[in-house]
Amino acid sequence: MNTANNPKFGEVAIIGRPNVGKSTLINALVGEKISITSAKPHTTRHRVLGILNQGLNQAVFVDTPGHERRSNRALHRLMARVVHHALESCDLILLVVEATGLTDADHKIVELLGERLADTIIVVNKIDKLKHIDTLLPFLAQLQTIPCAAFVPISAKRRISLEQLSKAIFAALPAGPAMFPIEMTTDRDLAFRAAELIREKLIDAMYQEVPYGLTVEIEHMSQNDEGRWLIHALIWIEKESHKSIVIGKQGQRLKAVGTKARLELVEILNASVHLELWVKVREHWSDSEQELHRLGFDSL
Ligand SMILES: Nc1nc2c(ncn2[C@@H]2O[C@H](COP(=O)(O)OP(=O)(O)OP(=O)(O)O)[C@@H](O)[C@H]2O)c(=O)[nH]1
Ligand SMILES: [Mg+2]
Repeated sequence: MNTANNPKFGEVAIIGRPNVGKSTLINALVGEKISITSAKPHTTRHRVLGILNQGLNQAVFVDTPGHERRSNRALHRLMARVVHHALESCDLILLVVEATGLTDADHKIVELLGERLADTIIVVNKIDKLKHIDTLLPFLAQLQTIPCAAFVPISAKRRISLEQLSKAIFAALPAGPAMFPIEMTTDRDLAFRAAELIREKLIDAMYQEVPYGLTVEIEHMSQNDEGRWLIHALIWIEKESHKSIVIGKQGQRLKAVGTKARLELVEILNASVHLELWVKVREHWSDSEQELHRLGFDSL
């Protein structure tokens, strides 16, 4: 632990291929759901900050979209820019991989990091999925050949060894004063969190069928005199034919999504919530820089 005169501060980028558990990890470290998660790859599209205070020490985690070379759509280019920007500006990198071993995609990221491996902690996630923990040993031996700062096996979902990880993180951060108020846990506002939460429930409800160009925009969000929140959300899709998938038979799917999202919003806002969801079509929004900007996507 640091003395009061020598606090630590730094930005920590969380990177890794899609679906390895980056967002689950940022939520577990911060102790609050600040970034949505799902069993489907490419869930995170934005840069999301999560702030962890330990005494006077402060770590600012940056959740990033899964790193992958994919199609050339504007949305993918923007997601890749988010990862590169996070790498440029951070003091420390958490490279998340799965405990079952490195894939080609993981190796590509290790290559991309190059000299920055010295500032990288490899987080070996999902150890709870291993039938025999001994199977981890050859993998850890393999990681020893990578010139990284440290590697820490954990389970973000089951909260195993998170303390060891946060110790390793704070040990690696430079000295400096905290930059964010101690009560702040994320940089994102309530509208962003509401939109993301609705998107999470949509992904869960549709899983295999989820149309690629699906996004959520909060058109209106306000609190009335009785403290009740009124939220109007637009669900954007790219094709008219996707409407029936989102809405479901007799509107059942959309209704279930609305109920689940509303219940979680009640918890976050600690107030009653009236939520209205509207499905709308805007063709090719995910390949238009202008539309992305309008929908609140940014590359930083
Ligand atoms: N068993 C197990 N599952 C985990 C663990 N951590 C994450 N998961 C699951 O892995 C899936 C992906 O988790 P996310 O946190 O959304 O992964 P991500 O890396 O942020 O994914 P993208 O944003 O799409 O790049 C979800 O179903 C999580 O519940 C873990 O420690 N153990
Ligand atoms: Mg994510």
